[in-house]
Amino acid sequence: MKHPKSTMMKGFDKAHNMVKNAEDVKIYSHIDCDGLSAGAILSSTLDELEIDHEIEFISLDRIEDLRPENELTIFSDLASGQNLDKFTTSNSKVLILDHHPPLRSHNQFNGSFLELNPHHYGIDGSYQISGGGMSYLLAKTFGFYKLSWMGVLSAVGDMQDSHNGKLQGLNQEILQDAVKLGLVNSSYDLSIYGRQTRPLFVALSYFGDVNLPITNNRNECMLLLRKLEIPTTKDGKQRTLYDLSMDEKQRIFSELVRLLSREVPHRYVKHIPKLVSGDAYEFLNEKLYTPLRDASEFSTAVNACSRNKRHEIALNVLKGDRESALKDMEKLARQHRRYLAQKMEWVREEDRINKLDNLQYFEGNGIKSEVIGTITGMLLSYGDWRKPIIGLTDISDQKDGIKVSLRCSRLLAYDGIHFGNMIKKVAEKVGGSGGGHSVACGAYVPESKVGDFLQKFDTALNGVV
Ligand SMILES: [Mn+2]
Repeated sequence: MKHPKSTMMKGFDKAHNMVKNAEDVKIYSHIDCDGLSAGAILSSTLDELEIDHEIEFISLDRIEDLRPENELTIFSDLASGQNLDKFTTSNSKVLILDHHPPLRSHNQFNGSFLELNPHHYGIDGSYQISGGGMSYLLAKTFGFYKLSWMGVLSAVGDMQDSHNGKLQGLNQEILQDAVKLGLVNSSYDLSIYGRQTRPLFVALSYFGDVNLPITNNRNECMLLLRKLEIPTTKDGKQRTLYDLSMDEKQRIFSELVRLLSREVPHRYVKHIPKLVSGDAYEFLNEKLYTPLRDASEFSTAVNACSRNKRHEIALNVLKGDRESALKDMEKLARQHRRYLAQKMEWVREEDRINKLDNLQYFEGNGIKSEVIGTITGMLLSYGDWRKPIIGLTDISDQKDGIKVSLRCSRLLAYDGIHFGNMIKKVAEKVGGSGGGHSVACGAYVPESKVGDFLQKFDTALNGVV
């Protein structure tokens, strides 16, 4: 293929025609922020085209049970890695817009089955385009540039900017569509979570990739800000990262680099700037100081809906509801935070984090499997940042097995370790399955094999971390 990208664009022209002529459409999309955004982009597109459709958000393990029931079925942010025999052999039309590594090779379009996946065109779907991005490229063929901001959100939700601190490739082009319309502002910033909503000293205290004196210590954060002569309030109100001048941000940046350089082994030092800075994306039509204004915070809010199985709330907010759906989302986010805090407290009160040679783990008896990853990530800052941390919990519905979630400092990933690939291999060795990102991934493991899994993983990490 000479012009991989332009060939993919021709594929979108075919997808355009499939959608344009459809009268009865079903969308299946993935349950994470990317999948929800992808679903919202497709649903908005079909709304604009006045095409009847239904949308359902599903987990990967449900795909094989699905049957074609509609004239056109669209899969977004999933299905490339799953068996779709029931669909490939039926007359019902199928369109797949996915970015995960594909099982099937590039298909010759026969008029009814079209799989569009960047990997087929030499484009890396792990950081150059998300599921929402693929959905936006379809929307764009109809001229719906105004949906581009969701393409940005989906990429951030999928951590596609974590490679070198900014969106790249097709993601960057989607971002530029959004910037041109004045929907998104992109700027180089400190990469500290809570830009819009967290008081500065609180946001700083969550810095947890490497344990610093300020980590989980608000007093130390206050002292640090005083030392840097950065006021924490203005007109009686707490300042957020968003309120800081460039000069103030620069001072925090230098101080964090200094603190981190003292803390990390030499081989990590070159990665420190990436740990504390990167591009931030601001949604200009959203209210200031709300989670929707910042792409990272928005993605957390969407995930809170998803993890509580209230996909419709996120979908409605994404599609523009800033009244009842937004209220529901805020309420859910509060409940979600409370639940996380309680469970964190539970793990920490008896120091339930166990240490092996190369990794640490805890058993989250009863912690909902949907949030075990979030809690594992939060606990990283209380453990030893040099070792990945693994959370284990029962799977809430169906299957008998244990859900395993792994989180680690981004420094380990910058150093070249891809835990997603690693966990996949180890899980398969004990009869489970797994995968994911380099710093955030997971697996399902048979209950009787958990000890074996931990031991094999620990051994596999010898000399690696
Ligand atoms: Mn995705």
